[in-house]
Amino acid sequence: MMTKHRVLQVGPAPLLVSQHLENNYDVLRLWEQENAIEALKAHGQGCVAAVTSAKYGFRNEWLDYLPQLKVVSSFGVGYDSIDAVELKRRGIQLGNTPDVLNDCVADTAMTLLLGAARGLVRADRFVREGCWTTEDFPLTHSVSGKKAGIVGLGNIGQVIAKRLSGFDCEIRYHNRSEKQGVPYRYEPSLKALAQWSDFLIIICIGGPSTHHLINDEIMSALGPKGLLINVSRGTVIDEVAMIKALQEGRLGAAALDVFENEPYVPEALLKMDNVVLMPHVGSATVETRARMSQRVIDNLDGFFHDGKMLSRVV
Ligand code: 8YV
Repeated sequence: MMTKHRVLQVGPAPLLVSQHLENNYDVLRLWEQENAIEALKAHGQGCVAAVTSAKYGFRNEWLDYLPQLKVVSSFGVGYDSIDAVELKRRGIQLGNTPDVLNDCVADTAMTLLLGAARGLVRADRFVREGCWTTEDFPLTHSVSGKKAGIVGLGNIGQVIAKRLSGFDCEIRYHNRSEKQGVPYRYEPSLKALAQWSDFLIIICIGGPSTHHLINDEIMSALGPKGLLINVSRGTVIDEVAMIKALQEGRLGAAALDVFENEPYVPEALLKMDNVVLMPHVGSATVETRARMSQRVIDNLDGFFHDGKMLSRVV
């Protein structure tokens, strides 16, 4: 019998992934260890691969105890919690799960947009609390035909744009550079895009390059009637500035799936009626999570099969 390759599992994973690991690899479950560094000192030597996620990330300090590490397979498309540059420098491949979640995250963006614009959460509460029998629900705002600005017209951004086109929205986008071959107008100035937009949808990458990209100036430009939607990373928005802008009425509303310090959401946001909150569930459907799980497995197995991962970042 062939000896199983040792795999470092950083955090809990969906059943499909953890069962596959269990059945095919010699798994070191890092999150169950009392002391991660001591466990790595004792058992890290033989680890050729690691499995993690956007949520659990990967710490550079572990690398000193993983001299044989060749591959990291991560669950999720975003990898801002993993130092891809350092992995590359050490000749370690990194795999993620792009594309299989595009539709789902775009659906989440639309859920937040429609839900916030039409007051879904407030309306539901209104009916449940019996208010309908004594008063009329206040008017909300239309989505169809409005101006939508997309920050980050990547693969998910383009699916969101397709969805918005179905609502006859006018679409413009901001990226670091103009994208060739897309039918939407590029806006080189983020502030100008915010000024023009009724809704500003954030779906760019996280990490240092986009940290607090959405600052006080951008939110004021979006304005008192503007709706800010975030399905990327909490770090892209200056949360303190956003709370202030919402409180002062300089920003109309926000619909958020991600936060700066997850799973902790600032108390002030919990109290606001013009804010819709979701617990980072952009890709969290049974169908999408199954496809993401399969990609994590395929990336890992692909590496052991012929050295090639299906979706390789570095
Ligand atoms: C998941 C995500 O919540 O794909 C991403 O980048 O943020 C989400 O799909 C995440 O992967 C869970 O760790």
